[in-house]
Amino acid sequence: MIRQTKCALIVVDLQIDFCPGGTLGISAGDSIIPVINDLIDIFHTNGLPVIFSRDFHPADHMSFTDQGGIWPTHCVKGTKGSDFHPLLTIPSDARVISKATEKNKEAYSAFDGTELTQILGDEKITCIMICGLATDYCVKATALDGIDEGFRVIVVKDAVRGVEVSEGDINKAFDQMKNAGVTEYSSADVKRNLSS
Ligand code: VGL
Ligand code: ZN
Repeated sequence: MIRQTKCALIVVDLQIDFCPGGTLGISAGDSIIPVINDLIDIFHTNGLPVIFSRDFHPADHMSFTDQGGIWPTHCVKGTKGSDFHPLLTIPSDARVISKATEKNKEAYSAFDGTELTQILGDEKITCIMICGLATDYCVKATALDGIDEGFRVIVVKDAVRGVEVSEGDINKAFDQMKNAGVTEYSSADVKRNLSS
């Protein structure tokens, strides 16, 4: 029997507040957008699902400094900063997943408290390719949960950027993902894989 691999692309939190100029702007966070737009195009052309997660907080979310949390106010539902970056190409049939929508709960992973597992199951997805922001928070948490949920997980290393609150956090995140069984691909590897 030939086992079929079917991949979905998960674009994590490519929102205005996480890009330079945003309230939690990640250095060069917007520089990965052309790479991601290419990936979106390839998946779309191949009829494979593209899923966009977004950090979508209430104005008084517990992660914000004024609530005793560690982050500046960011990605508040209904504000411009929570919008996807305008240069990101979002297909009309794309799925959008909102996370960390509850005041008293942090949720870095796109699986946490969302319908993501169900969407992937409905589409018979066995493999997820992850790109977006931030390597050391939501990308990492999503990748690790993906492994726990039984998916083959690939992180696209030239299509992610990290916050790096402390020096070395990004490298640590890559190590942690690798140790958990996450595979690293370049966007060129993805293209080679999906066009063969
Ligand atoms: C994220 C910090 C706070 C992320 C979300 O999307 O990686 N990071 N909230
Ligand atoms: Zn957040």
